[in-house]
Amino acid sequence: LPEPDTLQKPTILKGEYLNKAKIAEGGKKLRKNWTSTWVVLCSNQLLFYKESKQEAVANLKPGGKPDGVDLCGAVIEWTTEKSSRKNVIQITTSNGHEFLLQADHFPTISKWHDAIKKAADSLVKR
Ligand code: I3S
Repeated sequence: LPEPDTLQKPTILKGEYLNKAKIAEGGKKLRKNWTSTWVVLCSNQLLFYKESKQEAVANLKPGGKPDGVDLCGAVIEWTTEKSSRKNVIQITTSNGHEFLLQADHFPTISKWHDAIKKAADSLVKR
């Protein structure tokens, strides 16, 4: 169970590398292409960066603009059907974009599942 004092805080997760595949755009199926991406959760958005800020700095280049996913109205669920990989969550946005996120380490992806779901749920209730 979460600590009582974390219940009221906005769900902002620090960045972490996860495997990501975009499988649909605007309801249209895309060819799946798994890539490792640096994922950051803001209160209402999920951001995908090519690399962590530390690495961008180490490589002497700017971090680059992230791809953003609007979590308002998004549905987050575990899926065993969309991939043969283990520990896969699916995010379906209100405009019909579908993403899969995966990590081999179950606690890692489980933490992201809960945090993204909590963020999306909090946006719906407003
Ligand atoms: O859902 P799919 O099409 O079976 O996903 C697989 C493909 O993306 C495959 O690439 P090619 O379309 O170039 O064969 C990937 O190599 C596989 O990893 C994908 O399946 P998994 O089960 O890993 O998500």
